[in-house]
Amino acid sequence: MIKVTALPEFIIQREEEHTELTAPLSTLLRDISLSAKIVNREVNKAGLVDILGSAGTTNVQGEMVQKLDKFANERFIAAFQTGGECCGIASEEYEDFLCFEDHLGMHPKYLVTMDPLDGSSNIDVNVSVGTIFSIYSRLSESGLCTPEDFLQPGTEQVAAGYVIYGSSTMLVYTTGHGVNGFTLDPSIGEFCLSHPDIKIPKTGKIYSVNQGNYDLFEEGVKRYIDYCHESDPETNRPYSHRYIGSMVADIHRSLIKGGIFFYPATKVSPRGKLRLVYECNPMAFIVEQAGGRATDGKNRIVELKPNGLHDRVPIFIGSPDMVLKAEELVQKHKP
Ligand code: AHM
Ligand code: MG
Repeated sequence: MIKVTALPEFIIQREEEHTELTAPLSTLLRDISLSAKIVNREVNKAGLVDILGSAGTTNVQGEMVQKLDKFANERFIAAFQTGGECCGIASEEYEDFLCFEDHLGMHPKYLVTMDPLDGSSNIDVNVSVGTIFSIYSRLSESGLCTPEDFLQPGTEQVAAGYVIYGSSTMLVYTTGHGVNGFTLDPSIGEFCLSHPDIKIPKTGKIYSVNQGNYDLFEEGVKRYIDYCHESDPETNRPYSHRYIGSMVADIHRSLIKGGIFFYPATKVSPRGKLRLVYECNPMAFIVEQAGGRATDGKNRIVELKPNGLHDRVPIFIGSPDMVLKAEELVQKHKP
């Protein structure tokens, strides 16, 4: 008989193995997984808009139908607010961070940064989307949390993860002791350990970038893309190009199969598009924990000090050998 390990059981085992993991952190992770199941249910219904009503309309129960990114945001926030383990949250959906009252007197020491539904423009066409999160310990002693609590470099993350709502729904997370992936079994409603101790291949055959921006990239990035196109059987080139346009899905594929995903600076967006605090840092922590690499073309993503919650950063992330090659060409052809 195959032993199935469900996420709550796995989290308890982890706590016993790594005593620095605390019960509140485990509770937070369980809150996230529960909210993810609810978001998953709604994402799966997205194709039924003609029957259930589209965002902004009223459904048959007379309820206002929400956009899914707003729904996901509210769902996660409600879980953190009532759980009592989290003192505040920064979300892609809000300009500023949100502090929670310590209504249960639990003196919560953790805070969460998150993108509740990344790639949500893909939902209408049935393409994978994702939730991305990081958990930090607060720096302030007590009372309301402060901007400094949220502007810590990624090296301070105590946990990070993502949920991919795709052909199946998966939750992948790290607490700094490797990366584990859980697939939602809808028949029992549990995330079950399906990808233990994920290790990213050292190199791969797939590069992932919005190549429509080619003309807008700096010289080094163009040279790397040209390198990916060249024929060289020894290094398995030309590489294949895959771009979903949903960061979680593109990076998840790289994590499992090997590959590189990059969203570099362009002439019109000199800092790239993706956000350091709640998109790049969590993905970088996960990929590094799996043996991969994540940089802005030079510096480790997780060592960058954010100045604002919504700072953007160029990112090169994935199999270490591929990221190193991209960095080499970017640095060599620096303007
Ligand atoms: P979003 O936070 O508005 O959803 O944007 C982030 C998404 C990423 O998932 C993806 O990698 C990127 O935008 C794609 O951008 P582009 O369409 O410019 O290639
Ligand atoms: Mg996003």
